Amino acid sequence: MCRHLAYLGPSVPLADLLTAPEHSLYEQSWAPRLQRHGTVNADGFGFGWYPAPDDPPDDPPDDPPGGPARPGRYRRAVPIWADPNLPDLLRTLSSTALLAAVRSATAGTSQDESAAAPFRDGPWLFSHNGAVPDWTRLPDTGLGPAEMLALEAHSDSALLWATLVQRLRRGQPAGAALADVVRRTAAARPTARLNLLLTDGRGIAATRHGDTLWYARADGRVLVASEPDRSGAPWQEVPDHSLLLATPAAVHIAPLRPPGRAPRPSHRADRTPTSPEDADRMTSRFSLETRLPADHTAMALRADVLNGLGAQPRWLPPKWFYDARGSELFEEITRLPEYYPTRAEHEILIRRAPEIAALTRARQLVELGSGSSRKTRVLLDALTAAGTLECYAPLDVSASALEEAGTALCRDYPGLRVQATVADFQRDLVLPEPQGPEQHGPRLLAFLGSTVGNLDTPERRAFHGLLRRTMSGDDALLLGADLVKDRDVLVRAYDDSQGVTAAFNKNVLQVLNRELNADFDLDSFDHLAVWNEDEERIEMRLRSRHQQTVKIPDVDLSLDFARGEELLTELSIKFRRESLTAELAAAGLQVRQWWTDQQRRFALLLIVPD
Ligand code: SAH
Ligand code: AVI
Repeated sequence: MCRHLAYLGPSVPLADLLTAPEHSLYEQSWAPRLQRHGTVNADGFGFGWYPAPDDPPDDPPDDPPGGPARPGRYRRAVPIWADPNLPDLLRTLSSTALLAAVRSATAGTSQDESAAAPFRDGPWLFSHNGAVPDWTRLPDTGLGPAEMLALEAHSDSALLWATLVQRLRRGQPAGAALADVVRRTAAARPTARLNLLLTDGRGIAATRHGDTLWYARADGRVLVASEPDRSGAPWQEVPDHSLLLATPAAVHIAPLRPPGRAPRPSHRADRTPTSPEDADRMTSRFSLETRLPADHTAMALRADVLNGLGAQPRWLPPKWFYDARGSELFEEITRLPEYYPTRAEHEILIRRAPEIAALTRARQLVELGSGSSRKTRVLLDALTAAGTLECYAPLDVSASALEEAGTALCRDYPGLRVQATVADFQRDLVLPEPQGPEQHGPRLLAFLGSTVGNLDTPERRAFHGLLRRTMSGDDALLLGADLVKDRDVLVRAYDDSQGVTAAFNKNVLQVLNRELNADFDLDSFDHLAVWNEDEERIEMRLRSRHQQTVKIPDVDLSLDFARGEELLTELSIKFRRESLTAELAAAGLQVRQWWTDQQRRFALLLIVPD
């Protein structure tokens, strides 16, 4: 269902944006890698670009002095690769701003170039990636007969554009107008896919709602696209159901409130920002630093795949579960009736948070593997109530989880700075440098959810040592640890009846397919959760249903899986008080408090350096 792209930055030949990079929009027209619906985008294409700011306006009455310029546009109803004029045009046209799209038409819509994006009105260019079911009967569009008859094309995208133009002409800010169109359309058509992209040549507003969306910002330029090219730009995935507002100076992402959800009480300003400036006010307390090298996914994943999948028995490190989809699936797991650890730890946190705040008096809360930071709110509430907390510093490999959690927390905790870091805590545990007055205050490090149990014994020893060396005398560590218990309870927690854990487990194969061009067939593997009695750990595995060969061309691997052969994807160690306390003591860490939930399923440890 279409791919689109917008760019703002220094003037560049359009070919540098559209055709030159590896896996450019041009290539995405016949070989998209992340597209969730449809296959090729061969039903037309288009691009719009802006004259240089010092070019004389082409049409003075329409272009007020100093006002935004009207873009030029080129659209065709043929596949992008079938237009012989294109290479010359792209080579000779340059611009500081561009919006381009390749189209996969929805059945029953216009097939001519009038339906190819970008749509245009005054300074605005617009594209829609998605589909609205039964769009001809979409209620409450606010469009009268004249506007319906004036639709640029017979298509769902042209209809959405007309409803958006109404709002923009009324002066509604771009972000608010996009959010409004998405919410209203999704309320009437819950399965609609509504990835919208809008620019006026100065800012970009976009929604992710049902398909993929990425952005890259560096060196005074910003790109927003359905999927990343392979130019080496620092691409970041935008979480689903988000509004993105971007300029070359800043990118802000806010969750789109689902239709019908009541706003929260007014002291928690739950609203969608309406412009980059507005988003700035709401989220200037949020920063996100990426410590992973730009080629981290490429290099580290390649190394792990060669190392683990080439070995016998085959294995993979669990951190590769957590792309945007994996992070979403983990959140679903935490809500499953069988998955008790999150609820048990939450119960302890609620009971003990005031004590933790009083004991630590932390000015900075640093959280490793923070994910959605949902349980962390209990700690944030207690530390805020104690009046000590100034900064929350979550660290995770998942940029999408950090973006989503960070923007929501800034909105909900008006006095809090959120300083997020994308990093691998096993590789690079340099805690974020405090940027505020809490520099000399005590820190509380939190490592919740029993993620420590996903490290094997040597990895855990090394990690505890690393933690100890990172902590100063007045720092404390809050560690969540799942405990040994009845086998059936454990197995059910990792093999739930709805198959969510199975989907989470298989997601790692999807990551390999996407990142390394592997051809894993997810249906050819079964999810397994096995209790290893001797090692006291759950082992998640994927078992090959039949004899098969899997190719991973990017690392030159061809893997023969025998029928029944297993691939180990995760260890989840379950702990006992005595051995865990001893293990921590060996690293110079002393357990001050050991709290459990009422049913003694899970422990929360407050730890200080020796
Ligand atoms: N702490 C949250 C999330 C647990 S899920 C909770 O208790 O619910 C595990 C989290 O750790 C995920 O968000 C994952 O992205 C992150 N993670 C896993 N391995 C990591 C690594 N090596 N470095 C940084 N983050 C990691
Ligand atoms: C993040 N980690 C502690 C979870 C666990 O329980 O080991 C990951 C998980 N795997 C399957 N379900 C949940």
